[in-house]
Amino acid sequence: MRNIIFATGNEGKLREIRDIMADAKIVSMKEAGIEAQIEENGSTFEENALIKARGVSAYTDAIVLADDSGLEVDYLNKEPGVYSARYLGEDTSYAIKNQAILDRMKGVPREARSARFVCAIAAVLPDGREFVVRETIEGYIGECAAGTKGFGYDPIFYVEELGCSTAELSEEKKNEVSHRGKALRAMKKVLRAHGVIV
Ligand code: ITT
Repeated sequence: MRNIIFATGNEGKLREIRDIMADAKIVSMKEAGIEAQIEENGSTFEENALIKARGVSAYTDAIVLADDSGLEVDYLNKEPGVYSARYLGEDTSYAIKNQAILDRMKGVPREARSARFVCAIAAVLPDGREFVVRETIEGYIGECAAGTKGFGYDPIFYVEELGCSTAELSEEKKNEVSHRGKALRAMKKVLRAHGVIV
């Protein structure tokens, strides 16, 4: 299979992506020597994923994939949403971001704590073709943080059927059920259907 450049600077995403796409050679932007600063100014996950993939595609003739993802909390009008990485500032730790969300949800009953992770994956091919898929995982914001695996908002995002936060899941289990796992598998299907990968 040809090299695929994954347009992300997020190591947590990259780890999961490599595991899910184990049959492909995934090259990070860093490894490809691409230092693009791309402004994510879209208003949807799909738009931002495409903006990132197009931005990096301009530097290479390899297939480029990009992930735009985030947490939507229904009680907070779907915040932080597309601003998940920028919520309270890009350099603010996730311990602080997660605690801020827990504080805003204090006293909110379980039935009003619904939330989801969303992941859009975009592909931009050297011949100009573009594809986008979007997947979610439904869950809720717990009363407190739990778990040390995963990254970002994982410690406060709980999945009812699994009885734990996504930071308590093994990488393998998270990839099986997550927004990113589902979106990457959907993208693989699309690329196969179009003869881009075998
Ligand atoms: P790139 O744009 O370089 O890929 P980023 O971290 O800026 O990296 P996004 O703009 O897509 O990525 O922001 C997504 C944020 O949403 C991410 O930083 C996490 O805070 C959160 N997020 C996405 N997927 C997640 C997951 O599986 N578990 C926990 N948090 C997640």
